[in-house]
Amino acid sequence: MSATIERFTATSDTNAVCAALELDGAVIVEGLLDLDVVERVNDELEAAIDRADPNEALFNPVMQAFHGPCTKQVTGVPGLSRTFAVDVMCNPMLLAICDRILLPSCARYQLNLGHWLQRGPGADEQWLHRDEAVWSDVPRPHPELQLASVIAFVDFTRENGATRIVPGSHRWPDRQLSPAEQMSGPQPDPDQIAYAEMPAGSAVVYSGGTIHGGGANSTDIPRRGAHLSYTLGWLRTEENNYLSTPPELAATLPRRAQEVLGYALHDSLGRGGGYLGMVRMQDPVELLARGELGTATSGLGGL
Ligand SMILES: O=C(O)CCC(=O)C(=O)O
Ligand SMILES: [Fe+2]
Repeated sequence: MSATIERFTATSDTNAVCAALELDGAVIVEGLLDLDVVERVNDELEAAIDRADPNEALFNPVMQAFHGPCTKQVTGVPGLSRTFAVDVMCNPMLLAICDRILLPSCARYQLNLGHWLQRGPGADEQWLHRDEAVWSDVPRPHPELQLASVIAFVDFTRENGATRIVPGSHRWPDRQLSPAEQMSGPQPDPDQIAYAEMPAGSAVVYSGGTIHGGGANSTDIPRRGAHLSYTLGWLRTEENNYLSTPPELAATLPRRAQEVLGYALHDSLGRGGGYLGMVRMQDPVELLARGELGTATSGLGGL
């Protein structure tokens, strides 16, 4: 018997979804995306996925080992697919969950990364991990740093690599240890692992402290998934989203997408803090609106 994850739909009450997320560390939201959104994202990314080489040398071989062989990665997805930026990254249910989980600890949350993970035939199980381990310097215990999801762009089955999740592991005492110490801490038993089997357009949403990993793919169907996560607006993001979706491109997106991408000022003046993310002492999202960002207005050394 494997563990299970509570299931909701896109019209479920956010309070109930968040209550289950807080209790179990993970929920499945079936039908989060309309199938037409799934289709458009698949189409808009087709060329980038075709070009992706699962064996491309990365700056650190650990990054390759982490995802395992046969996995095509496409990063900076909001900069490649407008539908992803607008209808996936700004999905109302995901943002409502972020409001509840992240907003208590920041003035504004932001995209952490939008990463396509296509676990191809032959892919092995990914290492089980906690996503929040990337911020190993933040002292523990700490507030929720991240809200993560893996969204299915084909039906996810146990056989084709559905994400594996350990419900309740966000409450394990070892979460308070450093990431290095956690490696030698308690490891999940096979019957503590749930498989996020779900139809295309659904998502498994989980906390930064929940142990999880991609599954092995023993089928001949590439498992198309998007790892989409959000983090506190004052924390360094995994992907440099300003470079992946530069101002020229961001200017073509709706304001809400620009804000989530991190272009909006993090204004914590009312919380006893200050401003983060200014450009020319202005809010970059306002500069975008006025067409004053993304166009070269000054050169170096008077050029
Ligand atoms: O691909 C998956 O199912 C999980 C990916 C993941 O956990 C990660 O990249 O951090
Ligand atoms: Fe992960």
